[in-house]
Amino acid sequence: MTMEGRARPERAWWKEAIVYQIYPRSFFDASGDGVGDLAGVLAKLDYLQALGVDAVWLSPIYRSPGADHGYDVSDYREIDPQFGTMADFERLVREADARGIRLVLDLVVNHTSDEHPWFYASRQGIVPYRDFYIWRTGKNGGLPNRWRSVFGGPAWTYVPERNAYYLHLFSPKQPDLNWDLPAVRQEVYRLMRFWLEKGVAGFRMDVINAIGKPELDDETDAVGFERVINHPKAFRYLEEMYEAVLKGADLLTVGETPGVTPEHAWRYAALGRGPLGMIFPFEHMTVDIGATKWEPAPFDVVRWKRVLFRWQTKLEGRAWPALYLGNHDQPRPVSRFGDDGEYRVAAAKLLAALLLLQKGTPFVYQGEEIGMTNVRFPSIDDYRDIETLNFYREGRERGVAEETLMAAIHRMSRDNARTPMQWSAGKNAGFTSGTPWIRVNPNYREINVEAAWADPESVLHFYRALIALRKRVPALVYGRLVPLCPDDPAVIAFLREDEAGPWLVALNLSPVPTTWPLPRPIAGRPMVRVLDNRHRPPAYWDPATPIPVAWGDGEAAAFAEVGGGKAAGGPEIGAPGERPPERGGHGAGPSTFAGEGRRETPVGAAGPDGKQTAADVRRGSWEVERPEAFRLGPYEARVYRMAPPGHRRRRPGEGDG
Ligand code: TEU
Repeated sequence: MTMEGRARPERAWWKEAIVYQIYPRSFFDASGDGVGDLAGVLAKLDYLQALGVDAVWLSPIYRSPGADHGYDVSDYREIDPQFGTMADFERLVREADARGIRLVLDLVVNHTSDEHPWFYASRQGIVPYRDFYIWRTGKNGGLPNRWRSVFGGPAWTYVPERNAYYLHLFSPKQPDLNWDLPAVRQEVYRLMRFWLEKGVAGFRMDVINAIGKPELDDETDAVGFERVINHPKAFRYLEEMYEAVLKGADLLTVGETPGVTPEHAWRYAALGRGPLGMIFPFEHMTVDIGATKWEPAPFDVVRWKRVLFRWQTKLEGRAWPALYLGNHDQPRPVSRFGDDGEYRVAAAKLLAALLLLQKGTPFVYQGEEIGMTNVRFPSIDDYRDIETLNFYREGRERGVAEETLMAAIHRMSRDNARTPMQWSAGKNAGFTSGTPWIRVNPNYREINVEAAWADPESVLHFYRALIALRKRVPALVYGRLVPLCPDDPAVIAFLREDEAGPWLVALNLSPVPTTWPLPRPIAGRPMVRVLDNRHRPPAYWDPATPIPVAWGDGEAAAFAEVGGGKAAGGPEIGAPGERPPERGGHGAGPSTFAGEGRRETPVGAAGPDGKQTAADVRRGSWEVERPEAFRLGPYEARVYRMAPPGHRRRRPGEGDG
């Protein structure tokens, strides 16, 4: 279906991409001032290339007073000096491009900083900025309405010069822009073009479903944000943005849209029509919270699965999913959905499989690839996030006990995701030679990139194997997802299938072993295990490492897919055991599906005892299994390739070609 000039081809780079989110303040500090910067990202590009990243989403890097750590922009066309200069940015675009990595910026245009020149002019009533923001006179000597800010307190602040209040769905230092004013929208389109001309490959759009405001004479005592989202105007303005900036530009665009349903996704990100390429759902991020994010609710695997799979099945053929389990606003996934104690490594690998093998574009948040955990700083003085500090202050004012507040903060604070990236066991986890802007998680001596790189069985190499597998197997990108065992209290399992046959993913999201009886029709079908989180993963990032196939009864069968992957002519990048790659590494060729134009060649059989050894694994030869059930250990994850449907049982001696 096309609508005038809106047809989009089925395949797109951003559907096949692995996106890595960087929170620049906490990624790597090259200048030694304790705050991460663009030179720090530059220094880690080879690491990201070796991980298999295709695009980097940078959280805001624009000039900002930092009230909400960059999500309060005071100049959209300037790099904040803490992060570097425009020249640093342009160099980063070039160097990333040389490694096949594209840069995606954070577009924060629902609101600006109150220190943006537009707002200064608006406060003074200077035209045309007078109406760039949302001003209302008070009612009965009070606020225009009873809306509350997401960060606590009223959503309105009074300005004597205007004898009026301005709306801020977030902090008073983040006044909402008035998108009803065409001049505001044109300003936004101009600044988007400014960055696209600098080689930016797309935008993550901050709270973009809040830009269309309804009538404000709403008497509801509510979080204002919840009262404005998904207004018809939001869709209209995004359509206009599409026509004005995005159409035909082959960009990655993903809207951050709290409070949406799959049906909203059909409209915001309709396949082939847009206006956006994807949206971030939030429903799967609410299954373990009560009325507010600070009130816990029991985490229920069945409920979580239902939400994940409803989105997968409802978006099939209608919209392209954006996948994430963590980001700079959410607690660390292994602590929240897994286990950050005894089973941390297994659980982090399992969550990696869940993130990277569902249908959609995966967004990996910095540190997830090494299984970084939540932090439990003892004092509120160690925290920096405005939302967390406001929650604590308001709680104390209401007489809530310190330990109650700190327990909630340990569980859900955004700072859990914002502690510095853990590069080594050295000082400050190798993040900075200065004093970090926020303390490092004390577990950095155990959990860090250097240690993970040296350990072939680390979470990091499991991510690399999964990412490489996804790049080499079309079914793991475009294949339909078929949910299995919806009611199993521990096992999350699904098929990914395309014309080349199904893949089976089975995950035991619990600390106790469990037996999962395979449902008909997959029970007893020939399948071969391609990856699990119990063994050292095959080096699928190396195209010479075969991916097993499951047909050919009774024989250990492995067929290789060759081609693509390795940097053209470059040495193998980042074999386990070596030091993590540092700057000055090798550019990666453009990534299309490795093995396109592939040919099949048989390799090695099972070991003398028929049991598979790590060596066999590396050589990619696994036993063909016909399981009726899986006995899965704590947080065990397995990925199987199944024989294609209609696979006919081969009679002994029938052609082995
Ligand atoms: O987040 C919007 C949003 O969903 C968050 O406010 C979320 O509800 C909250 O953080 C959960 O704890 C975006 C940005 O991702 C966030 O960092 C900004 O603070 C916010 O918008 C305002 O720009």
